[in-house]
Formats: sequence, structure tokens, C-alpha cells
Amino acid sequence: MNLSHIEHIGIAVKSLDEAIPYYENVLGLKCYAIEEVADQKVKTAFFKAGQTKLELLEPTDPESPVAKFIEKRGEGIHHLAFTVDGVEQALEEVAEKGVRLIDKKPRPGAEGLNIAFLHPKSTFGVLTELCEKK
Ligand code: CMX
Repeated sequence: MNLSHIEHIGIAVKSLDEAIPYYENVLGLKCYAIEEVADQKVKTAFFKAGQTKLELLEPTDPESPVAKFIEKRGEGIHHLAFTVDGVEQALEEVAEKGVRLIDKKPRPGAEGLNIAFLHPKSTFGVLTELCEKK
């Protein structure tokens, strides 16, 4: 697949209101966007640390993947997202190589991206997101 860079690091938090001041007042970063992604049942907040984007994820529903993650493993790093050229084709390729897909087709993510997840049980414990601009 044609993977170019890390698009963002996803971090699960219980509350954006509580977590954002840490990133802004302690680390000195600026939250430049807040967006709800209904499909993923999260509210997201974005920061840039140099070239690297951070995405804070607050669950909007107790049954959402992020709510379950926090319940089971606590707040913390939730996923790593890579930019690829052609998510659909990349999914076919990794599936052929035996990787378990969470999403068989790309779906809409924050910031106008098409996204799809690979299961952490077949990616050495890292929930992996493949994404591209629509
Ligand atoms: N990173 C690493 N491992 C994880 C994980 C994560 N983020 N989330 C769950 N796991 C682990 C669980 O701890 C569990 O491990 P054990 O069996 O050793 O305890 C295992 O994966 C499977 O867990 P599960 O109970 O079968 O499945 P869950 O119901 O916990 O769902 C997952 C896990 C990854 C399939 C689900 O969270 C999912 O579909 N995620 C993709 C969508 C998503 O995360 N959306 C939110 C972000 C949206 C965005 O960025 O816009």
C-alpha cells in the first residue's frame, strides 16, 4: 500500500472540557477544531504539535467504542492513523495478507476524511486507522 505519514494519534478522554486545558495550558498547544462524528459516536478536539496531529476523543454514547475502551483500559492512547493513497484498495491488500478488518469499506471520519479501522488483535495491539482525504 502507499502509506505516506501518520495522520494523527487518537487519544481517548472522558471529557474534552477537562482534557483540553491540559493540552493548552500545560503543553501550550492550541485546540484548532472541535467536531462531532456521529457515525463514530465521538466528539473530537484537534491539536498540532509540530507536524503531528493529536485527536482527543470523548464518547457521546455509553455504547460507543471509545466509551468501552475507557471503561476497560482507562483514558489514554486509543489509535494510530496513517494516511494512505486509496483506503479501499489498502483494505483489500491488508485483508489478503490476513489482517482482520473492522471496516470492510471506508466510512466518514472527522475533518472530511474517509477512514477504516484494522483490528488491534491482528496489528500487534495497536488499533490502526487508514485514512485519506475524500
Ligand atoms: N487499542 C488496542 N486494543 C484494544 C482497543 C484499542 N483501542 N480497543 C479494544 N482493544 C482490545 C480489547 O481490550 C480486547 O482485548 P482483550 O480481549 O485482550 O481484552 C480486544 O481488543 C477486543 O476487544 P472486544 O471486546 O472484542 O471488542 P470491543 O468491543 O472492545 O471493540 C474494537 C474493540 C477495536 C473492535 C472497537 O473499539 C472498534 O470497532 N473500533 C473502531 C472504531 C473506533 O474506535 N472509533 C472511535 C474513533 C473514531 C475516530 O477517530 O473518528
